[in-house]
Amino acid sequence: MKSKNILSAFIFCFLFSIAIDSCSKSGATGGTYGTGGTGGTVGVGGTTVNISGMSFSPFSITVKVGITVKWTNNDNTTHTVTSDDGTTFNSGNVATGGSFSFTPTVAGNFPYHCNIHTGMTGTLVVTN
Ligand SMILES: [Cu+2]
Repeated sequence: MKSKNILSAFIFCFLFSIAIDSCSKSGATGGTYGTGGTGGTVGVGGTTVNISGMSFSPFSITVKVGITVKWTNNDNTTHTVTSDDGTTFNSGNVATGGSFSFTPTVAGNFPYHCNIHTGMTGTLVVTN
């Protein structure tokens, strides 16, 4: 009898977690990994990068040329979004709650970092 209760509790938790999971994926903001957001048909990783916990999430994002990527600073400190080549894009300081958008015009791999916290890195991959 006791093991049956444990089993049903487990099943309940399992189903509940699936429900929570699907809710978060269909959220109004489009999600970090979904196909929502402004781009629609984009590559892997959607079109938005979340800055929080001193990191860029997802670490790598892939979009086609002409698709705007938006970084939003949800961290409690100022960050920048700066391409390692120093010329392709540079947000300048993005305060908490602020955002930066960039629309790539050429394909390529663009590793980037935060100028303030140089250990914070990410990669923008642009495809044709
Ligand atoms: Cu930073």
